[in-house]
Amino acid sequence: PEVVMIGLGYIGLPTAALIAQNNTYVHGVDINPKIVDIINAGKIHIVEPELDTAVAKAVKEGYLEAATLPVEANTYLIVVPTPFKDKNEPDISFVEAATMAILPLLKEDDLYIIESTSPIGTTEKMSELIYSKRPELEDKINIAYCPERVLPGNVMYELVNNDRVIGGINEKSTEKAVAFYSQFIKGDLHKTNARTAEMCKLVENSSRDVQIAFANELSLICDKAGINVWELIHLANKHPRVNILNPGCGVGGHCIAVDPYFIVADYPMESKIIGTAREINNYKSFWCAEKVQTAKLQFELKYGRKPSIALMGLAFKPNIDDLRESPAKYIVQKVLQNANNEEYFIVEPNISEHKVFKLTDYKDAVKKADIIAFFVAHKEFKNLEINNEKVVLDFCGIIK
Ligand code: SAJ
Repeated sequence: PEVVMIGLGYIGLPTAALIAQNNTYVHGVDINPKIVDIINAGKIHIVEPELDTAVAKAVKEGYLEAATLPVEANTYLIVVPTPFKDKNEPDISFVEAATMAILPLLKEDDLYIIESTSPIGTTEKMSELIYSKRPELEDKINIAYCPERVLPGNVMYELVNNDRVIGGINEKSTEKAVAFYSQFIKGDLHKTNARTAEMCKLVENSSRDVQIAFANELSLICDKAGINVWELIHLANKHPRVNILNPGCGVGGHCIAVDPYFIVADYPMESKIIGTAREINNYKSFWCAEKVQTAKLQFELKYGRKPSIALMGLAFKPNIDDLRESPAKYIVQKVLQNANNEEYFIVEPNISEHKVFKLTDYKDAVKKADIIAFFVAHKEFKNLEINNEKVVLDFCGIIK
């Protein structure tokens, strides 16, 4: 193979399929043998539009194969997770393990690229690791960082069309990496150094987190002030230089709710806004759970009976089936912890079953419940007929 791709997850597999589409031989590596078997059968283990056909074709034509161990190639891409150790400490041990796995295979002129979201300095650290074990390769191989920036649900389009930021540990490495990506990517390829490219990825997601925190803060203020925050934002955004995002039930997913901590962990004294934004967005989920609790008690006081409650949405954002780091799921768990013999209808139209929650059809739930709490603005929830007597808690701006 020409390319070894380490990590066949949400980013690695689509990228491998894209490279293979270009008639380049890709050897994909994953530590999970089940994933390897699924891919070698021409199937996929994640939900992503158009990925199934791309993988099926690449495997059938022999351009993509998967295995649990790497083989010799010219280009090595590291696309493994970088989770947290304890609470907010980034863990680069998977990047390290992937680097160690390919270390014996590296030869002069090879290209080694990290795509995984990484704390600042990781690429330099990995180059030091490589050179300490293989000193003869010092300055003889090319090492670069190039973060992905695709949006789940639109990965196959964005992989090709988004601009990319590419930062080598030296100019030759940057040039080599640019030449590599230019074979598959239509977006512009912007050159920089490795540290800036690492920071750029963290900053993109932190910027979005901070902007959502601003919207969420407004929603808390407006709730106290008796102002409709959605109308307020709509009007403020009529200003030519104002563009406020949408408040919601918190920020989830494995990127925006995570990456800012990579900056805060290393620069705690300097990253005040970034850290506070995380706190506000986390607090917003807690606040939503409290609001449901209050509505429940008020209903009981008013009607002298326990309400039935519809909890609408579990996914981390609209119209997807991904529940990872989902604020809606957190709120539902919190609400259920406070349950006191009320009847609950838990709704998530994008999944058919859940191992913990018993799911209810969204129309049934809306019909039967006394209190309806909307956490995620799924398309199914738009334009629902809701009886005037029901208590509606709209945390995602779905009710017009
Ligand atoms: N959200 C709001 N209000 C908004 C927008 C989003 O509350 O106005 C919430 C969503 O409901 C969700 C969270 O924020 O819980 C994140 O959703 P998202 O759609 O903003 O982003 P992700 O996590 O799906 O993907 C992001 C993207 N980054 C940016 O837009 C800067 C994507 O381009 C990255 O590639 C991806 O993170 C990643 O992998 O890092």
